[in-house]
Amino acid sequence: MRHTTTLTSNKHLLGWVEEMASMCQPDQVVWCDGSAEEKKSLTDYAVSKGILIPLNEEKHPGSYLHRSSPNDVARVEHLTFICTPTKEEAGPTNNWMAPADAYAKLKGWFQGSMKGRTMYVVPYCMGPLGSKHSKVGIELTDSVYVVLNMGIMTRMGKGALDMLGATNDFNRGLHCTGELNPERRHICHFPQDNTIWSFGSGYGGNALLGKKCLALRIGSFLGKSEGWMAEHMLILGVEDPDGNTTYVAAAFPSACGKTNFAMMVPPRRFDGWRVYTVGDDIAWLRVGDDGRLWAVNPENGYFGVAPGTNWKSNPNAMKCISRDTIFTNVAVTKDLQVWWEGLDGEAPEELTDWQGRPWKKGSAEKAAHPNSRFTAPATNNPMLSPRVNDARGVPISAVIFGGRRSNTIPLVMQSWNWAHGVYLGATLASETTAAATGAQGVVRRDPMAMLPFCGYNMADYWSHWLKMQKHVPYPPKLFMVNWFRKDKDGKFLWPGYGENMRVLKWIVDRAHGKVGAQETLFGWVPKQGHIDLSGLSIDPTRVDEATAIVEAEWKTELEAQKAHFEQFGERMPKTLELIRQTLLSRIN
Ligand code: OXD
Ligand code: MN
Repeated sequence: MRHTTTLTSNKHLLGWVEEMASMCQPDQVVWCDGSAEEKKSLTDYAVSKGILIPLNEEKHPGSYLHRSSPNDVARVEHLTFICTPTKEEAGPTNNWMAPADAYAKLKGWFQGSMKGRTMYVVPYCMGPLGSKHSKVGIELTDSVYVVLNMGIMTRMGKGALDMLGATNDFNRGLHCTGELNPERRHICHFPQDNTIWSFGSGYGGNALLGKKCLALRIGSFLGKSEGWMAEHMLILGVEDPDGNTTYVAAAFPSACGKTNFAMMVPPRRFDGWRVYTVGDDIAWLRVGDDGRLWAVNPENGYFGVAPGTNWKSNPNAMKCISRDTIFTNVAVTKDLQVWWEGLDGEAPEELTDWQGRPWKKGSAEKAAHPNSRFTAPATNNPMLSPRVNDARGVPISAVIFGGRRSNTIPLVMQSWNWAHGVYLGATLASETTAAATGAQGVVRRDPMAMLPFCGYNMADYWSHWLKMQKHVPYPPKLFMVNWFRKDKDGKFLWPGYGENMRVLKWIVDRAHGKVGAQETLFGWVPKQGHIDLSGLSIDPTRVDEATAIVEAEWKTELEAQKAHFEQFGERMPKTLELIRQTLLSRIN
């Protein structure tokens, strides 16, 4: 088997690569250094093989289209496993396999799986290079698409190897595209071994192992052992006209407008205000020397949902994808410009759809896949926070939990204290979307938006959240938001997008103790007039309706939460169930 230069003398790494290569039997092993020349030659190769299609060079410089297999377009939660020694450690919300069984089953699949192919060794770092809080991972993959995406999404290449030095402290990720047969597709996490094995999918969340697999599932496990938190949260900085910046982290389930919120452009009324993006998906939170909670974005790019992205919903994202972007499963025009449902303007008369088939305007089928994506470098973002590479991260003043709910949950609500905020996060629910396979539009509990991403028992994860309070003398204030509440005719009550700045302003002001609130049975909500509606043509009664607490709806909600908590049995933190009962007794 041919190796290109190995780039390292780390014997732990060399030994492991050798072992994996002798199992997968690739024709050659190529070590990736992350250089511009390497990117060019891998891109040329991908183009020559039809893996990437060059887009219109004038409109989309340096950008490419990738079409995945139609059976491989989203994360597959039912095929994602947490392989802890016991089932209880994984908990009732994760699929579990015994480590020995998972290794044995996947060894059978990996054996000889890279014959005739190349194994790329992809060193990468999650978090700023050189920071003691960052984590090094090595992904072995036979997919050049994965290598190129990892090059955008992480600090990939030699810098990560330099950070690793001679140590054994790296995540061992093994990925093989296989035959893309859903019957032979598994994403297995071995938290105790800091190892991820992924077989049979090339889709982002299943195959770019730094993102959901390492930064969230393995990360949350490491966080519990090491006293920090890995969260499915965007991080943004709000700068007021005096130049003071307040940092906020926010958890939303997939496809709830998280990237839009992270890149929000304040409306005209907020002249002089700016929102900076630190991250759009993942936050690693640690206690700083000053007793506050500090957040780092471990990623280096955006893997965003394309449909619905346009110059109104997210102008900064449009700028992010203006060059050097990989689009996956979008539609294209005749002259190779990208298109998706919800892009500005009318649909063109004719397109090539995400599967490469001719598409005509008015067709019942969508031209772009609803979970089509863009992979864009963070440095394309004109509002990228100047603090993204700061090893300490940014100090967080408010944490937000948001879901997509047509009823019950008010536009915004502040918790009374940390434990109540943890309860709000633990009971977070959202109506499902296309980001994961399965039925859409069903309300599912998605605690802290971590349901598919928590690498251990969710009840233990809540205990960890509750315990963190002791270690954070100056904690952020905790909030819940819902941009998606509807009126009785099914129309959204709140305009959303950039107008969410008005809600964010209330949150920031609350965090600094600068504005009042109304106490309700379930938390603090803004009083009439607290949310600045100037310059917005909206009937204020709609905002009242959006922030209203309807007791009958809450009764149903609180009762539904009972079964959610009960599934965790003895491991369930008593504090959270006690809060639920207390709230319910207030109605009864
Ligand atoms: C994502 C997701 O891709 O949450 O970020 O599904
Ligand atoms: Mn996400």
